[in-house]
Amino acid sequence: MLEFIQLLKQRYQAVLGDLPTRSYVNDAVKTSYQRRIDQLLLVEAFIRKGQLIAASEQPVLHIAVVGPTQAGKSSLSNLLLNSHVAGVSPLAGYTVHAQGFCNGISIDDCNGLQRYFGRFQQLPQNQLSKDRHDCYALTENTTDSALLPSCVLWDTPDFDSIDSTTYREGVIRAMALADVIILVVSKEKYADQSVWDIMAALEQLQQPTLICLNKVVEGSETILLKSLQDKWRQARADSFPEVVPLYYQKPGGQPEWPEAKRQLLKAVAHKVNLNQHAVLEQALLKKHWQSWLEPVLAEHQMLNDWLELVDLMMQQAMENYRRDYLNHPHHYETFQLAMTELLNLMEIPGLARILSGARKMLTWPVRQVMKLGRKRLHISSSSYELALLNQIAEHTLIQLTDKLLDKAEQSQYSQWWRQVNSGLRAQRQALLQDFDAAAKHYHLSFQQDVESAAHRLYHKLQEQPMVLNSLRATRATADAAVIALTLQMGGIGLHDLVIAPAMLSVTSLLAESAVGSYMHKVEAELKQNQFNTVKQALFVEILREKLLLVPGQLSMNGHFNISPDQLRAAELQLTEKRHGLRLL
Ligand SMILES: Nc1nc2c(ncn2[C@@H]2O[C@H](COP(=O)(O)OP(=O)(O)OP(=O)(O)O)[C@@H](O)[C@H]2O)c(=O)[nH]1
Ligand SMILES: [Mg+2]
Repeated sequence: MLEFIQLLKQRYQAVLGDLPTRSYVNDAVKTSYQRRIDQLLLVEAFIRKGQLIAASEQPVLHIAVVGPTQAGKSSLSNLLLNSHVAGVSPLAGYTVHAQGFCNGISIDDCNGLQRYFGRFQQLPQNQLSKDRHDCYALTENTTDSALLPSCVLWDTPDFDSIDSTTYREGVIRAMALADVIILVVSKEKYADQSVWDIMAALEQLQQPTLICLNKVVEGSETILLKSLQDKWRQARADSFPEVVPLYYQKPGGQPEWPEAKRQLLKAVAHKVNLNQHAVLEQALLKKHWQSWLEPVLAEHQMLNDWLELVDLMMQQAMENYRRDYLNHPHHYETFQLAMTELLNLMEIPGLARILSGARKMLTWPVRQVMKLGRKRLHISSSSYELALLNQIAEHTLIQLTDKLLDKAEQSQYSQWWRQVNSGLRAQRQALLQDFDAAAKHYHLSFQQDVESAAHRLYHKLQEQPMVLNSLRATRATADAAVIALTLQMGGIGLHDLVIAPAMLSVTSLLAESAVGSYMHKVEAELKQNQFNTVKQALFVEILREKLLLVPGQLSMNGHFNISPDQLRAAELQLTEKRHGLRLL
C-alpha cells in the first residue's frame, strides 16, 4: 500500500506541476490537487509510523508542537523543555525544519526514526540549513523538564506563511509521527482557515491533543475559549480538547506555563493508544480513497470512451467497405477476378494458340511465378478496392478528430482529449502509411483466395461437362477470355473488368446455368472471407491497435497513467483482512 500511495502522490505532484502553463485549468482544481497531495503525504507518513511502531520493542513517545507562524511554537518548546534549544525569532517562518528534542531519553532510543523519515536526512541541529528542507534534527536535551514525560518533543515549522509550501512536507511528517499534538495558536491566528484545515486533516489520526492559546491578556481567555470551541466543532467531530492559556508577557518575555497544569502533559500522554494504529490507518485510507482516485478513474473512463469510440469508427469503416465495395454492383472486382482465373483454367479454344508460345518456353514452376509476379503487381496498382480502403482509413481518422474535438469541448478533462487529438495528428501520416502497406499486403495475399474460388468453380464445372462445353463454345466467353488475358498482361486495369460487357455476360451465363447457385455460394463465401480478412488484418490489427496505443504515448506529466490493474491490486490490499479486522 505504501508503494501505491507514493506512486499516487508522485503522479499528483507531476500533474499539478504540469498545470500552471495551462490557463484554462481553474484554481479550484489546483487547490484540490494540493490538498490531496497533503493528504497523501500524511497517510504515507502515517503508514511509516505504523511500521515504526511495529519495529520498536518499546515505542518512544513523540509530542509535536504545531501551529501557524509566530504563534510561539519554538518559545513553547523551550518552555516545556526548560531550555533554550529551539530557535526563537520575531521573523515569520523562522523554524523551517522539524526539530526533535529528546527529553529523558537518549538518541539511541530513537532507532528507526531515520527509516521513518525516509529521504529526509537526520542532521545535528547546528548543521540544519535554511536552503535545504529535506532534513530534520534530533538533539538530546540535557536540562530536566518538570512538564514533559519522557519523549521526543518536536518543534515544527509553520504551515501558513507564504514560504511554508517549500517545507510543508517536514511539518506533515512530524505531525504523523506524533502520538500527542500540541496546537499553539495566538489570539491573532487562532481563527485562520489554515489552522482548522490542519486540525480537520489530523482528526482521523485520533492523537490526544492539547491547545495552547498563546499571547493572551489575562481575563480575555473566556471569550476566546468559546470562539475556539466553535472553530473546533466546525472542523472536527471529536471532543474539544483541553486549552491552556499562556498569558502575554511584556515584550521579549516568554510564555509561562500555569502552575495548575504542571501534570497535564503527562496525563495526556497516558491517553495514547498505539494498538489502534492499523485500524486508524485503514480508516484514513478509506476516508480519502474515492476522492484521491477520482482523476485516475476518470482517466480509465476516458480510455474506455476512447476504446468505444475507436470501435465505433471501425464498425462504421467496415460498413462503408461493405456498402461501397463488397455490395456495390459496379465496384466489386474481386469476384470478377476469380472469373478471369476461371477463364484461364477453362482453356478457351483459340486462345491456346496465343498462350502456347509463351508456355512452351517455360517450365511450369517458373512460368507460374512469372505469371503471378507480374499479374499481382499490376492488379494491386489498378485496384479500386485498395484506393477505397485507403480512402476509408483517411475518412475514419478525420471523423475521429471531429469526435475528439467534441469530447474536448464537453469533458471536464478536456486536456486529456486535446492531447489524444494531437497525438493522433502527430501519428496520422505513419498510421495511414502502415495501413496502406498492410492493405497492399492483404490484397496480394488474398489472390490465393481468389484463385481457390476459381478452382472450386472450375471443379464444379468439370462435374457439369455440358455447361463447361457450352461455355467454351460461346463467343462471349472467348471475348471475356481475351479481356482476362489483357488484364494479366497489364493491358487494362482491374476496374475495367467490372464494366466489360463480355465479363458480365459470362457471369450471367454461369448464373443461369446448372452451377448458378453454386457460383452464388462461392461468391458469397469469398465476400464473407474478404470482409473478415479486411476487418482483422487492416482495421483491427493495424488501425485499431495503433489507435488504442495513442493515449499511452502522451506526455507522462499531465496524466496519472495508473493502470486499472495497478489500481485493482491496491484496492485488494485496502480491503484485505488485517489484524483480524475487516474494515471495508
Ligand atoms: N512577549 C511575548 N512574546 C512572545 C511570547 N511567545 C512568543 N513570543 C514572541 O513571538 C515571536 C515568535 O515566537 P516563536 O516561538 O519563534 O514563534 P514560532 O511559532 O516558533 O514561529 P515560526 O518558527 O516562525 O513559525 C518571538 O519574537 C517571541 O519572542 C510571549 O508569551 N510573550
Ligand atoms: Mg519556530
